Amino acid sequence: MDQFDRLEVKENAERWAREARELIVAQMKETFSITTKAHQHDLVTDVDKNVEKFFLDKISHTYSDHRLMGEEGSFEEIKNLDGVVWILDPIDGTINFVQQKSNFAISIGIFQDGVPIIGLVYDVMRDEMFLSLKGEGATLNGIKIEPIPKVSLNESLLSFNAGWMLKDRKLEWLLEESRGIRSYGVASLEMAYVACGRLEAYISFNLAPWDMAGGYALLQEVGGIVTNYNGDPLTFLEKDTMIAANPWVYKEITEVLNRK
Ligand code: 2AM
Ligand code: CA
Ligand code: CA
Ligand code: CA
Repeated sequence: MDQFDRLEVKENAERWAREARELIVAQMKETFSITTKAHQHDLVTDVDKNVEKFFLDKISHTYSDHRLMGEEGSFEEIKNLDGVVWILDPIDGTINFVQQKSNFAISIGIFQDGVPIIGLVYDVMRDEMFLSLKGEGATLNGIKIEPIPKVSLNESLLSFNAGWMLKDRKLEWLLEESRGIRSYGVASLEMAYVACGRLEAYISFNLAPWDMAGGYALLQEVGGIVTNYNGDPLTFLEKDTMIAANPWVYKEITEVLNRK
């Protein structure tokens, strides 16, 4: 595999995400169609599809040897992470997009032979750009994000939704032992919040590679820990559970969850 120009790819990813923002904001002012996917918790709109198509065109035109694994259709052929793969969620937090017109993100993780090289999570309405480059650290709107500091569980804010509490009632213990629980409904951004210290951990029981890839790359650069709920590494080829956390808080969380 040839080396690719990581800096150039990162700059293009950022530029295209900002261009996609214009597309999204313009389409938000018009009526767009909303369709349910598997169930009423999973929506897709024309805007999700248009943003993915926008990236597919840009990537295939500029980097013909890169592959795209996108939520809205361009994922079928990706069975391995050989070479350079862009893992894209064109709109992460579609329910927020539809119902709140805010609190959604564009998420991109660019992997080379399975290794996360570039991470991008863009909060479109707040115009907050989280970016990372392997070995070079992570930034929020161009300002360096410091390595994750030591924090204890009793001063931590955690994020997971009520549905997951029903899947594992031990999560109730975290409610008592942390400072509080939040639930934002946009996985990539919640991982970015762990990276910059707005949250200490984010837990989910059902995420796809495109929900996790951008935030995962960011967290690698600031010392965050990301595993599935069993503590195993993620493969980025299939759906999985996830704990993304401050490393000290991760340890305390697993101690609580392993209690009898
Ligand atoms: P999405 O908005 O791109 O579908 C919501 O809790 C978070 O989980 C969002 O990041 C959402 O991504 C993601 N998610 C993954 N699978 C989902 C599903 N089946 N239904 C709803 N949200 C899902
Ligand atoms: Ca979805
Ligand atoms: Ca998503
Ligand atoms: Ca999505």
